[in-house]
Amino acid sequence: MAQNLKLYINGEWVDSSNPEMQDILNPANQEVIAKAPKATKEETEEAIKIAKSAFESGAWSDRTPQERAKVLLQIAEKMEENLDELAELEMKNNGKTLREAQSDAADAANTFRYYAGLLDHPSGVTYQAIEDLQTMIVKEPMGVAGLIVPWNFPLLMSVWKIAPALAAGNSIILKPAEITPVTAVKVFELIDQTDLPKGIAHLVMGSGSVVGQTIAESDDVDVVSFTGSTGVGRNIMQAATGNLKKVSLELGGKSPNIIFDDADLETAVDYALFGIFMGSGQVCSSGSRILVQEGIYDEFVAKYVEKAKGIKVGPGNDESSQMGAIVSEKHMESILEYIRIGKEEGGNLACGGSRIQRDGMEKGFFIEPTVFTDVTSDMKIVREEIFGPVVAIQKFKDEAEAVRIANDTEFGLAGAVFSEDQNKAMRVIRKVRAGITWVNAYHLTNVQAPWGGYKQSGIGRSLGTYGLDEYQETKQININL
Ligand code: TAP
Repeated sequence: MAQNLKLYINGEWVDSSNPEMQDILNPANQEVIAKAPKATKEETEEAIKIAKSAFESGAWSDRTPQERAKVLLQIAEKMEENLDELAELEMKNNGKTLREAQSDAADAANTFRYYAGLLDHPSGVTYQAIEDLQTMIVKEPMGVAGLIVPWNFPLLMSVWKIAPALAAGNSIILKPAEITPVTAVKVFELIDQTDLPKGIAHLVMGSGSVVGQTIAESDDVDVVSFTGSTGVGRNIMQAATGNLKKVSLELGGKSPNIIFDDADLETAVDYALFGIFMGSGQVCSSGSRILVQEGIYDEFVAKYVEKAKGIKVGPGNDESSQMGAIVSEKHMESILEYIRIGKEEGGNLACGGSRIQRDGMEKGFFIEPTVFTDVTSDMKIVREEIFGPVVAIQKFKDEAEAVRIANDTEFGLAGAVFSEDQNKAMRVIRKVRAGITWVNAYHLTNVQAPWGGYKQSGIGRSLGTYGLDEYQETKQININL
């Protein structure tokens, strides 16, 4: 029997008054692994009300940074004791490989450690403004933080928001994606075992249009932090206008990966594969557009396609799998539709393009690593975010053209340059209009570095000190000496 999940409100595990439950599937085989509640608008409002009054009580917000750090470290320790289970649950619910899920679980625990560490460093500024006036700049928590996360990194995206929001002294309401709530439940079970005061952290599962919308509209929510699609991000901004709450958005991307003639070919090919096929391409920062200079275009494409064909797709629990499942049937269909459109609009399908239903993948949602070559900037598969294992390779002549094509997009999340000429690489990467960039690498990052996008890829930054800022107010205190 699949476990019935519960909402976590005011420090208690409770059923929703809505009897309808959502089947939570393992996308590798469609096994029902849990049933999740679909909270109502009233239940979401109740959680927000409790979070607000817990914030105002000062039980958490008035604690010293060191006291808050102690609780964050307790959460980190609990997570570290349960890394295997967290990884296993993430793999089963999202469909990613166990290796990827293990890496996410370790990064999640580390995120709590990082923010605990940050709290141990005194921050703020003080200076003598004019002769008799001493000014202090201090940071304060905002109040209630609404945290809305997607399905592609259910654990890591939750923790990227929970850790800084709690570190700053806020109360939180977490809304996981409807189809991937399982690891969020585990995180709240662990939080429940720590000294975090009752009423500070709430987990409300349910649909975006009910739970998410209620959070975004509520006058009692002071900051909403959202990761997901650009379309929903736009809705959230509109919904937030009622009380002009602070909005932080991490949205989609269509990131360029620029490979110059003088790049180390093996390095460029391997990172360009990793750049799109990690997480089956369901990664906001994926390098889904590869731009290759004409001198090495044919050689690059030949090597790339050969290696892409060799990627072993399979269930996450098979150690030999290098690429896992697509998160849901609906999303798989949307990716297959893009592949159909790509062929129709004249892209050359160099490999992949189909669902895989053999070798133990009969019931799962698996798609072959798919490579389109000889694409042009006007094609839909080049302009729109597919969010799957589909990459488009395009040719360019020179530096100026590479930059022009790279920036010819409404997005600005990530980008990379491959060249052995460090000066050229730096010159070009500085011109790429994106928040997360690499030279001779892809996807490597760390908890200290700010994560977020330019243009329609979002507003604000996660992680690092920047991530803490998203959940803080800044106050000036002027002292008449
Ligand atoms: P969305 O459909 O945007 O969903 C994201 C979250 O928002 C889910 O929890 C969803 O709930 C909720 N939601 C849906 N409608 C809402 C509404 N009207 N008000 C408030 N919340 C609402 O995206 P997705 O399909 O989960 O994820 C894929 C997209 O997210 C891709 O475009 C990808 O690029 C982007 N993404 C970006 C990043 C970063 S870091 N930039 C990271 C991951 C994903 P339900 O699904 O439960 O209904």
